[in-house]
Order: sequence, then structure tokens, then C-alpha cells
Amino acid sequence: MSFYGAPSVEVKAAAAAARFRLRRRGLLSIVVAMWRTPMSTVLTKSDFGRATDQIYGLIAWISLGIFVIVVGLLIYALVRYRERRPGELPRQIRGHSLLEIGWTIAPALVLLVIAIPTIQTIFRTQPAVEPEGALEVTVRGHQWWWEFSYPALGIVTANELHLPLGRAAALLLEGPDVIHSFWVPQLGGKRDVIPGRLNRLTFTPEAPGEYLGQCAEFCGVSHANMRLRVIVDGTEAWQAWVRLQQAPPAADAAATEGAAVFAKSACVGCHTVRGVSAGVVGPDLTHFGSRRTLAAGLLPNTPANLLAWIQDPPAVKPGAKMPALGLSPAEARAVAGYLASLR
Ligand code: HEC
Ligand SMILES: [Cu+2]
Repeated sequence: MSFYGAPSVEVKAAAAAARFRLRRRGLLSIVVAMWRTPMSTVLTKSDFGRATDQIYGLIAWISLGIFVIVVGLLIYALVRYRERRPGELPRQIRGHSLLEIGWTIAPALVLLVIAIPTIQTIFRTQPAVEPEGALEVTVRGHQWWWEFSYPALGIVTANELHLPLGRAAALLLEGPDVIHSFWVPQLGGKRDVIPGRLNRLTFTPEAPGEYLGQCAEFCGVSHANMRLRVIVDGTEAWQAWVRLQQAPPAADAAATEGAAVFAKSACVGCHTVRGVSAGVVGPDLTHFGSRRTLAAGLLPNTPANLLAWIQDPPAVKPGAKMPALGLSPAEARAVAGYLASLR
């Protein structure tokens, strides 16, 4: 399978279809695409997002007002002072103090009107203390994947952050290597993840769904492949997910061969499967089979993708910190089957 060679037939066909649609519907389709984008900052689904959106809205209305005033004055001047007789100039004004003071103060006032709610919102969205009943999650940015741990629940997972609907999530951001930035546009806020420093991001998800995110601070060769998703669950789905994650890993009885390969390979040095190994270099794999994606949202978690990954990670994801371990095809298939069964 080639991920970085020439684009595949499907990719070319999809691009051609998109170009065709674009030509047919032109501007409208671009507007629709912007509106439907899964990473839009203006289609917010959290209190934090709404707070920043209100400022966008205010700025947009102020800008519209200024636009109307400026264009109105421009049209007035064009008509009122147009050249009536050849060579005739309107009365020239220079050094009109009132005008000059006016057009200096007006922009300053506009900035002030924008600054007040902006500063208020910055303080409001950075609470010094966690809101009552918040769910605490430690987010660790690694080159090039995300680790999520829920200290109160004893859960550790990667790349897919599950949160309960309507409950404040208090994220504590830190990282072991370089600076990353946690960004899920629809949930609002972009926050740097800085080694040696604990940053906080607090928001309350307001609609169930799956929200895409992306590392937003260049962090090396696979920065663009450092994606994440936040899955906001209703009460039942959330409780079911917590129960599943807290349960011990439940490998298929048929996967004993794969379990043996895992246990005797280098895998155990880098990965945790609760009760089996305790590596911390790579993602916790205790319930890997329950994840939708692989390698920080790069690929859907399918048997074929998993096999390709286990055989040669850097071929799938440039620079990946998991080396190709030279497993035989049979071993790779067995261990892939074992991991997929860890639900
Ligand atoms: C040197 C440490 C190291 C070793 C050894 C290692 N891995 Fe990994 N593994 C990683 C790292 C780091 C990642 C995260 C890569 C990324 O997404 O950028 C990873 C990712 C993975 C993932 C994807 C997890 C996810 O949720 O996206 C799987 C599956 C996996 N490894 C399986 C294995 C298996 C099976 C072995 C043994 C054959 C193994 N790993 C050996 C470090 C290692
Ligand atoms: Cu990055």
C-alpha cells in the first residue's frame, strides 16, 4: 500500500469529481464547503466556542457598519465634488484640525469597543480554578500523537478524547518533547502544549458528535499527521465507554498466537497493555480495538491499515517514532489480529 507515492486512482477520481462540482456550482459550492467544513471555528459546539464567536460577530457587525459609512461618504464625495466644469477643482482643505482629531479618535474608539469584550472573554475562558464537577483530563502532546489520561477514572487512551456532553472538561496540557498546540476548532480555543509547563483549557461540550482537531504548532516532520478527534457522548454512551475502558483488556481466545508475538517482541518496551506490559513511549494499546483511527487520526482503524502500520510505520507516517521491527508477515498478521481484538 502506498500512502505517499503517486495519488491513487480513487484520490484522482475524487479530485476530478470535486473539480467538476466546483465548476458546475462555482462560488456557491465554495461557500457551502466552508460551511460544512468539520474544522470550522464559526460552527461552535461549546461554551468557549460561543464566547469567541460572539466577539467575531461583534467585530463583523462593526466592520459592516464602518464599510457602509466609508462607502457612503465615498459615494457622496464622488457625486458632490465631481468635475462640473473642465479643470475646476473643489475647494481644497488642509490642516482641518477637527477632521484630523476625528479620524484619529474614531479608530481608537473602535479598537476600545472591540478590546473590552475581548479581554473579558480571555479572562472568562481561562478560569483560575476548575469549575465545580469538571472532568479532569491530562493531555500530553508527543511527536506525533496525543495521550489522554483521566486520573479520576484510571483510563489512559490516545488520539481520541471521549467527553461527556454538558459537563465541563478541564484539560491539563503538557508534553515530553517539543511544543505542540491542542486545537479542536469547533470546541473553541487553541492552547499551546509546552514541555515543563502545565497549561489549562476548560470548556463544556454542548452537542454530541465527533469533532476533528489538529496539532497547531509546527513540531517536526509529521506535524500535519498529528491529528485528534473529540467524541462527545451522551450520558449512556459515555458510561458505556468508561466501563469498557476500565475493564481489563479482553483479547480473543483465537488471538493467543498474536499475544505471544506481542509479549516477546520489542512492542512491550514501548506500549502498555494493562496486565501485559507497561511501556510508555507509544500509545496505550489496552483497548486499541475500540479506537476508530490509527496513528493519530491518520488512517481508519481497519485490519489492512493496521497490518501496514505494524510492518513499516515510517512508510505510513514519515518520521514515526515507532520503527519497523522486521516481523515476518505471519507474525505481523497475528499481532494485528491480537490488537484489533483488544476492544
Ligand atoms: C520504540 C518504541 C516502539 C516500539 C518498539 C513499538 N512501538 Fe508501536 N508505537 C510507538 C509510537 C511512538 C507510536 C505512535 C506513532 C504515531 O502515531 O506517531 C506507536 C503506535 C503504535 C500503534 C498505533 C496506536 C494508535 O492508537 O494509533 C500500534 C497499533 C502499535 N504501535 C503497535 C506496535 C506493535 C504491535 C509493536 C511490536 C511489534 C510496536 N508497536 C512496537 C512506539 C513503539
Ligand atoms: Cu505539531
